[in-house]
Amino acid sequence: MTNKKIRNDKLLIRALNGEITERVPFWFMRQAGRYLPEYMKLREKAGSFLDLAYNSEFATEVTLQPLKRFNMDAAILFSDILVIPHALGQELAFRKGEGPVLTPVNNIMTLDALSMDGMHDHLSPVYQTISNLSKKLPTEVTLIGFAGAPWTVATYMVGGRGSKDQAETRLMAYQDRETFSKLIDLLINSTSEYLIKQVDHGAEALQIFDSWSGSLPADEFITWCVEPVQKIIENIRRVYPNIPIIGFPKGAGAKLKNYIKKTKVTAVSIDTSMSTSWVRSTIQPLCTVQGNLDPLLLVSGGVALEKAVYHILDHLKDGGHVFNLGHGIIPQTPTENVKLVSDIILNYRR
Ligand code: 1CP
Repeated sequence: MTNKKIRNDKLLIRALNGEITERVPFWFMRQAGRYLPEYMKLREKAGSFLDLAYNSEFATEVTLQPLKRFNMDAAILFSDILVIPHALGQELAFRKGEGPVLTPVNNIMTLDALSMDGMHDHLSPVYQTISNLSKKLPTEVTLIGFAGAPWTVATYMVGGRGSKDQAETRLMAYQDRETFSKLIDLLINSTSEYLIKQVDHGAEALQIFDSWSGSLPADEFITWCVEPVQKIIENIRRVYPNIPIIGFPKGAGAKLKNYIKKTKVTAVSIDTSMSTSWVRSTIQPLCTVQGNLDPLLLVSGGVALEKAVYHILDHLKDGGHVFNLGHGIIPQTPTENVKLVSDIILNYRR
């Protein structure tokens, strides 16, 4: 595998690497999606969400849609964290109004039926989307690749669907530790290869989403969230030592400090619950932070929204900062509010 040079002069990459940039770069988690009428149109045309995600031509267009309206500093590959279990052989469907549905992998028999053999063939449309994007994106825009962290992906694999408390998966981790470890190891290996391939094809930064890391007790958080992500990052850095990697252990709270030290992420995404003054004093000295506007403020709009945006910009201006939300954009979000926030950030000077 060739060790390609990663461009490091783009605004977002400089900010991720700790530079206090002249302007704060920004993008929004789930910036391509149902709040955009042009997304709904293409999704309709594709049929299902998975048909959209696995159609490179459509996925390329969907990735570019938000940039045409709002001039973000990054495009995030349009795909989903659940393409990994799918590529390993687990059945997956997205049903209307129900979210993802998978045939549960919750014992050694169902786990042993999975394999990495056909994985990259299955994922080739995703790699094609990245190649397309790296040719089409404006030169100043950064292309972000992503994957789910092993714990979060495992919660869907074991439970067979999304859940509020991830109870089934926590139970499996307690009751059948050996099988659960084997599942996590499979996810560490497949996710490492997947992310390396994304960089091979043109991803310039990576984000690892651990959306459900907040449901684990402290010791289990180390075992199932910190250590697996640490191993993935070691594997990636062996091939790409300089690729910026953003970790997002949502709900980690005060455990975030140790997460940063152990995993050696380049930057962390911070969720809505974290106060900017705590982030400024405790997290920003360790690495660049990304966040953390409440997605509901983007739905609400008005004075409350403007105030919150300036509050975040003012509080985090003296350290590495990438403006983002504390979680993904909500489908009901008015596009005018996204435009308003984008314009404030584009005009703000530190
Ligand atoms: O059109 C539709 O109805 C499908 C909605 C949708 C979209 C737009 C899903 C189903 N996935 C996606 C795309 C997606 N998913 C991206 C694209 C890039 C972007 O613009 O940001 C990303 C980064 C994801 C990541 C993802 N998928 C996460 C991690 C981030 C997070 O939101 O916490 C998770 C947990 C998923 C699972 C998933 N996929 C889709 C849904 C509805 C869900 C969540 C289900 C649940 O709440 O448990």
